[in-house]
Amino acid sequence: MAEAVLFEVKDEVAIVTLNRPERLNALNEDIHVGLRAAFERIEHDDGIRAVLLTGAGRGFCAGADLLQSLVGASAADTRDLGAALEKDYNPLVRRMRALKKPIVAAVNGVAAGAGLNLALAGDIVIAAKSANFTQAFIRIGLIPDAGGTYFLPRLIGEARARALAMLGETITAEQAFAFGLVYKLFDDASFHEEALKIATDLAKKPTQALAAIKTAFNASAGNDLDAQLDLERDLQREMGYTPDFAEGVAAFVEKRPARFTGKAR
Ligand code: T3D
Repeated sequence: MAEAVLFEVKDEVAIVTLNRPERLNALNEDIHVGLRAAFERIEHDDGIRAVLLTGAGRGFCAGADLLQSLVGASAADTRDLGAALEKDYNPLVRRMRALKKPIVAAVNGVAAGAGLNLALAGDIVIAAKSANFTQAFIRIGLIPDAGGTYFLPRLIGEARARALAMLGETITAEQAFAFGLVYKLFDDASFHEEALKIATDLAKKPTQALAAIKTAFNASAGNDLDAQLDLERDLQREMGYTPDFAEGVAAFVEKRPARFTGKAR
């Protein structure tokens, strides 16, 4: 049986590919196990400095596997869906947000339900022009999970967020781009190459500063200006002691490209 999550490291980029194309990469236990293993490795391997998360085939991810995880649910067969969130989805989203390396979510095709929200947990979300997006949850009587009710209003504003969550409509990549849900769109033919280019570029940047940017933005939503200014001061203090800061300034002065190592002090 093919592995549910493919893992490859190329030029310091971990390429993580959801690999159940016949189910549009719907999330089942095998995928969750594969993602846990992938992020475990990414967290501890200093040779990995950026992540590219994408899907095999024509889908990015169709959310929870309705045929395996949720099939049979009825009035007589209700279940504790909170348990699945607690065990699999919430730790994954927390892990992605806390990861001290940047994640490019490359939405190569349809992104639905938790599959879409998983992409939003990435740092830079890009999409192929043929991709489409739906907060499909309402169609089966659920609410957006995997961080959907947190990410959506912050990214696209409350009016659009509520409408997408309540109507469960499918929007095109162009609409998602216009809403501010994704950063850039690329032609399907060159999508993987363009996505890899962005991730490879990130892998060459000052990794400690990228991690600090994540920390700052993660905190921003819950902080007032005073607290955020204090946090920026603390993080910038740390950055001032990194070799990459010294290298960046030296490269500027010497009018040459910087060679960042991503190392801490
Ligand atoms: O306990 C917990 O896990 C709680 C957590 C819940 C989190 C959630 O994500 S809930 C939301 C779950 N996702 C959905 O409701 C989306 C269901 N899928 C769709 O609505 C549509 O498939 C799409 C809009 C995503 C794509 O439509 P389309 O027309 O491009 O493709 P399709 O023909 O519907 O799907 C292609 C195949 O993938 C098809 O299989 P078949 O008939 O060719 O053998 C279809 O059954 C399968 N597939 C698509 N989505 C899922 C799926 N199989 C299992 N689970 C899916 N989510």
